[in-house]
Amino acid sequence: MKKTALITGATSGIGKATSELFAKNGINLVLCGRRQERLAELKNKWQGTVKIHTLNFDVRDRASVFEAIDSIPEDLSNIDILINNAGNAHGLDPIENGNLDDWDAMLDINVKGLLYVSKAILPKMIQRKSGHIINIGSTAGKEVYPNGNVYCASKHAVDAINQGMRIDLNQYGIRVGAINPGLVETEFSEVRFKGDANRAKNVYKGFQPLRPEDIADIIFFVISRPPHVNIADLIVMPTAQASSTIVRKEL
Ligand code: NDP
Ligand code: 8X3
Repeated sequence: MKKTALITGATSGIGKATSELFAKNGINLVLCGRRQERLAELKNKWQGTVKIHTLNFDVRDRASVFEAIDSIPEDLSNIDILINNAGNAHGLDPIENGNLDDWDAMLDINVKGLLYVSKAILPKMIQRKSGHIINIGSTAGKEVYPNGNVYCASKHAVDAINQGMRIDLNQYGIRVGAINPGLVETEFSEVRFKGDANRAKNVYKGFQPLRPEDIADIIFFVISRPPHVNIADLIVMPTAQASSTIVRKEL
């Protein structure tokens, strides 16, 4: 039987690339995001290939998360694969200059949003004693870099939640693992720099960053392992990157 995946943050970057790769591989989809027009485009493109349903909600809004997930049509309501991907950085400032709204956004979206979505999906996975959860962390969840403070804290929290989920859900046979990318060229830096496209472009200048499709390939590899194999925690960087602060630029 065909599997069904729910992907948060499907409207852009890693989530969009993963949605399209899953569709190409016959995985039915529940795609989530706030930008309805992008969800509609994805639905139009792939609805002849797989079953697809879209959910338009903000992961920060606890009631909307549960309402949206409750509203999934019966034939897609057994989620086999959850990709907890929605998230972003907001700002890149020393801690003493940090913007409180940016801090709230990162903790509310990257940490609490991931928890709300997981909480809404888990009962059926537990009932069926099967499921696979992939948490998209970051190298920022493995090390802290200058001015990364709260974003790094949010991704360190994802690292801890990933470990906690794996421990607690072990008794139900649910697979849990994280993928922690380094620099991937998406809309991430545009969001971080509040729409400043030039500043965002500069982040990826002079070297070959990862493409969202590179991460989608890895996610597909992880979810297509046989049932006894769980890739628990994976770090992937561009070849030019050695750590958050060491990037060889020569292009
Ligand atoms: P993008 O900005 O391209 O995509 C972010 C996605 O998250 C969008 O689909 C956006 O959808 C969704 N999203 C953001 N805020 C919310 C919200 N409040 N409610 C619902 N959905 C939301 O960035 P990436 O693809 O790069 O980011 C995906 C994940 O990868 C994030 O968790 C990020 O932290 C992580 N990551 C990214 C790296 C990078 O270098 N790019 C490296 C390591 C990790 P919409 O706006 O439509 O709601
Ligand atoms: C995204 C990678 O280095 O910009 O999580 O924090 S980084």
